[in-house]
Amino acid sequence: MTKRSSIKKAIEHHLKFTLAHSKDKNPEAFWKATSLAINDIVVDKLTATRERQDKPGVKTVNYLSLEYLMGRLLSNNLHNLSIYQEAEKAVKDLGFELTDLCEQGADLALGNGGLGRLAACFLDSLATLDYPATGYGIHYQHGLFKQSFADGRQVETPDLWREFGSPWEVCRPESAQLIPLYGHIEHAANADGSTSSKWQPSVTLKGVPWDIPIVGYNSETVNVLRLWESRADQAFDWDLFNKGDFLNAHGKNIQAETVSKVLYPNDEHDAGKELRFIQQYFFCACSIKDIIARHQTINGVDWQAFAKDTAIQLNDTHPTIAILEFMRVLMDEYQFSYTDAWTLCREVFAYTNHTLLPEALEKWSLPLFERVLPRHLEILYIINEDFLNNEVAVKWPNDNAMRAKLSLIEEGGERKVRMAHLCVVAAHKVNGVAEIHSKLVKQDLFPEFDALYPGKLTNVTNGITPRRWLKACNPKLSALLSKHIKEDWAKDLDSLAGLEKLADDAKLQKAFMDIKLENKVALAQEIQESTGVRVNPEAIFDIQIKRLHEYKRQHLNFIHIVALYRRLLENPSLEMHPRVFIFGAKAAPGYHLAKEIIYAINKVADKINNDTRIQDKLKVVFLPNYRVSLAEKMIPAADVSEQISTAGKEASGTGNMKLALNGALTIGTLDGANIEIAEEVGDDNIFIFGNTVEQVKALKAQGYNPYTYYEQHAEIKAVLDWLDTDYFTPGKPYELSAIKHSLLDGGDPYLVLADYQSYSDAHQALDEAYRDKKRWARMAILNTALMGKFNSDRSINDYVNRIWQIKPCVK
Ligand code: 26Q
Repeated sequence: MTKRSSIKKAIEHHLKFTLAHSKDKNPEAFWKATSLAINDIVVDKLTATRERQDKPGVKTVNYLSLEYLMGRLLSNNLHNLSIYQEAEKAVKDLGFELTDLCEQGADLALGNGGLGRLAACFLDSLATLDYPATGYGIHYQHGLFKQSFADGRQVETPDLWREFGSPWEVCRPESAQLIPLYGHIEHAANADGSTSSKWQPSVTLKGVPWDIPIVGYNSETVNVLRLWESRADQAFDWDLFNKGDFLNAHGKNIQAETVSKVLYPNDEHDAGKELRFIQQYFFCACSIKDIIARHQTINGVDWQAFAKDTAIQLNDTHPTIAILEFMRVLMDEYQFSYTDAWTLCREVFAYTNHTLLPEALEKWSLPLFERVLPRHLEILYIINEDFLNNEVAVKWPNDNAMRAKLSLIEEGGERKVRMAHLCVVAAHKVNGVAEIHSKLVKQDLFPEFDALYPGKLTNVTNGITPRRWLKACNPKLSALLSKHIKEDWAKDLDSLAGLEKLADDAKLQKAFMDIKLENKVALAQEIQESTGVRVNPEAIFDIQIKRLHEYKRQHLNFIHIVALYRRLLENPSLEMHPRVFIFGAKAAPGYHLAKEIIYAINKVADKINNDTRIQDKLKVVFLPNYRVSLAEKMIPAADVSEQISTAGKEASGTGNMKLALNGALTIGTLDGANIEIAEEVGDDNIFIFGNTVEQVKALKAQGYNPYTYYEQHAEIKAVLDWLDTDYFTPGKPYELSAIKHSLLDGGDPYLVLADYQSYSDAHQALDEAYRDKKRWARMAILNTALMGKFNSDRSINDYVNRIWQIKPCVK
């Protein structure tokens, strides 16, 4: 049987027997049946992979992350199995278009932004490179909220991603774990005079795993993403629970299911909530037990082999508690001495830092810690004593200031546990996510740790999977690339450099820019459907897509748009190529200024888009509900990529890589991975502006005063004052004043005004470059050609060589 007919048969089978659907043409049912048919192939490979990997001596990396932004799986799995075309025909035989079906499923949005999407790209690369790997996380009932706008303001509604079923996942109740919480410690004297601690927990949760297959591209491997759902344990004692601290703290009857109910929608901001702490512990404890159980199934109780076979990577500090849980299990359940447990722990764990922002560095209040996990706190004290006395005091004798600075516990005010310090002390490697970020981690965040542990702090520059972010999302460009590049560029992205010599070729330029235009036509259609705004596909599509944050400076983009509008009103014949500014961004529900920025952009967009005086030279669009599947439509259609964070604030960025790979030119600061992108594409093929990290530091040191820019720069003043009027919000002056207020009275913490003129100049240069069609086409082609470094396969191989020391596992 051909692939085509066997897929067709399997779809019909699932439609009839699994879903009990007759021959009606219900698209949801058809999507599900198709996914189930493809999943049959996936499951076969999954089983074979397990058999290969579950052997002594096969080292596995366990990736612990509170977030996975997977997006949709059908199209991705078809591409990675290289059966997209066959499936397309099979589906057509049954009267459907595969592209329509691929649009059916909900996004798996179990993450906030960059960190969660990075985890998803890494899982793709691990399976593609045949590395044994398991992802661990939480099976949130609700992923990141859905965003809509009401009168320009963000409205959040719950994400119901499993509403129409979830054909890829398998529940495995046989691998459930029981997780104790709260309670107290009983101390007892041992015969030898020492004391022992016994934790008497008062609550037990049950963690039930759901497995999602991770299909490698053109590889033998299907790994597993294992997500834990919390349920009430059978032995769940409501009486005890009702007496427990949780109830006292919250004053309401909380069910066990609450723990995996919802993803916390804040990123880069530590809210310090008890439920978040329990989420972290719940999934870490389930995962540690699962890792140990799997190791013992394969090896028996052989702790010698454990470190040889196991690597655990912590995706930021969110899973830090796994370190203490591992220590607790070794000491309390396997009678390890503290020293032996600590030695093993340090061989196994490694930690990735994703941020330097102080407000994102996790610290948990000591009383909360003690109430929820009393035994873990005891172990933390032991580790801290050992660390301060045997490491800090040896390197810096009699230095109390240094002890206080490095201690795992912050004193003065409310005592808090510093999760990042615990990670750095426990991990054998700590990595930042772009060269400059890793340098700043060493220089500014952890200089003392760098001195104490030379070589521990390192860099692994982020990457993105070229399967989802080029091959699947941009099929036309992919076909063009395959015409010119003989290698499988979706695996070997460096091979795209073969296009470099063709960058001036008129035929290639035309083909490349024609595809860009077709992608823009498709996005224009999407824009009209979701916002009602008509945009001209011949205009420059200038895109900023990322979470809404002051440090990412959507408000710098905004102020420049208002300035352009003003210039056009003053001089309607102003020479500029028509431009469409397109935004996609969710704001954390509690982040007031971020929401005000969204509102301001929407209000200004409304005015500009309906102003006939400017002859369609300027349009502004804010697409609602930015998510992976929307990114897949926006990125192939971008001419310009806005990467404009204050230098030193964006750890890496990964959207910058996706956009450049799809032929967008970056306007950006020397921040995060922008610096490495500029190195790869060359200074002539990127628009760099703004203060550097050193200049930002110097400006702040000399006492930065935004008022001087306001008073001395006529355009800045005019734009900010305009926001106080009712021009954009008729009858309601001051509705848009929050931005002005934050930039002037608020001190402009992210130096928007200091970078404004340089940003405006870069836009001017960009506009001129676009008007030279050949020059622009050449630059766009070179961006696509020279992104090889940012393949997440390269990132994964860096982790393997610098940190994990694992090997591919193939037949
Ligand atoms: C912390 C405590 C309590 C609640 C939430 C959080 C929290 C949640 C998510 C803190 C941070 C995050 C997410 C951070 C993140 O996405 N960072 C981004 O990581 C990317 C991958 O490395 C980088 O490219 C981005 O530069 C970085 O901002």
